[in-house]
Amino acid sequence: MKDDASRALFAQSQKLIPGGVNSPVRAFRSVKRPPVFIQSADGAYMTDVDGNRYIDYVCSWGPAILGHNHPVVREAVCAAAALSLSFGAATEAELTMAQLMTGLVPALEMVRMVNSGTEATMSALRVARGWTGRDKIVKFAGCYHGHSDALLVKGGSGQLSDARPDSAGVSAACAADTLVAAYNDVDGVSRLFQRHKGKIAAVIVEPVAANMGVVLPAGGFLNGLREICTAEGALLVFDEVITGFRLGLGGAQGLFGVAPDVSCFGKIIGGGLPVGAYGGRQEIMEMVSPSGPVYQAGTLSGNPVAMAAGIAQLGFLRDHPEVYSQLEQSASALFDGLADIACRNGVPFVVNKIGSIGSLFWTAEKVFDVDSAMKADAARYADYFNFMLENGVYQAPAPFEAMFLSAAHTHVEIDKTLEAAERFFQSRSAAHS
Ligand code: HOZ
Repeated sequence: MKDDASRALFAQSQKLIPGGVNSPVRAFRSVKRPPVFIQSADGAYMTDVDGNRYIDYVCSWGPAILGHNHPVVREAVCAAAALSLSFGAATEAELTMAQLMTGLVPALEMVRMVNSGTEATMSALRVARGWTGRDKIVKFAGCYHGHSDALLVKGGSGQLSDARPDSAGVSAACAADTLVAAYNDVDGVSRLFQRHKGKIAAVIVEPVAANMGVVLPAGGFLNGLREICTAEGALLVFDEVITGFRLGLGGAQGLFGVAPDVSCFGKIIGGGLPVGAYGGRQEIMEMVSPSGPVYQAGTLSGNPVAMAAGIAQLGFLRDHPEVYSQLEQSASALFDGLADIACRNGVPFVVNKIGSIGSLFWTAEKVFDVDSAMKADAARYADYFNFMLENGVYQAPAPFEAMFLSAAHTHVEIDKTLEAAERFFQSRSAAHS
């Protein structure tokens, strides 16, 4: 595979950008090769600066649910851009977005737009603290909620591939109010509430974890959290930045039938532009300034071009709900196919999947939390990643991330991917026999 142009850009970038990238996982460190630099993308494909074309299973880490460069989204962006790019003032588009989101997610009575998932989760927790008058929060090891100080404790995503689950630069004071439980362990959460009686403001959780690889909530986990939070007067915060509008129009909360007090969104609602949002019951959201005492603001919040992209994408999904069953069929064909190939080649392999996301773990044991995820063989993932990249398939360049499908992935792309995977597993099992 030719990659001279990517290598040259990376060499220059490393001199001016930390690690040569603007988000750690993009540096490809855990797959032990320099990153490819992307030039363009269309449908299910991305093309790099050396002209290599890949079937893309990252989909911008989730936003591109309809496929890259979808005409409905692109045309909405161009039309909004023609009216100018930012006003720093109220617009009708923000109201339309709020109507769309609250109309689709029952637990969302009011919503505030921000610029990223990080801002959404950080602000949601501030609201929870303001509402309850309490300081402590509970998060789960291996869940990633963006990079605000209090949430960079036992995090997932790039923190796991760096093998540094806690970040330097977070003061002890900021981390002191963050309590950590094991994912899928309701009893552990109960114990924290007993130990810190009347002090916990919120439990924040990815209702389907997707930053330690994809890890599904065990039966009773989300309901258990709901019951504990209600009984203890704490808020349940769902981080649906990845799952929102991906697992269905009602997100994970719709799928599992558990209503959080506050929900956080991002990715899909921006249609590929930088957008986040948090919202919930009206009485809680009325805490937010200028209605209430919890301050949160932003020059680019509700940006008209970003709203146009999000409204176009969400509107399309609302009007074409059949997209979700199509996505699920494609994802089943892909993930079941991969599991079958690994099994036939005698490779210990776990596939966790739900809707149109999934992850591959080179381990024989069930993956249900971060400790079981970390037992997976990262070196074998790196080997697989490199083989697939060289064969035209782009996947998450780190082992503990999700794979994403889009509506543009058809059986043509899935079949090509499975053919490449078959060659990989056969070559490796031949090498080992
Ligand atoms: N935090 C993202 C993965 N869960 C990566 C974001 C990016 O590199 O764009």
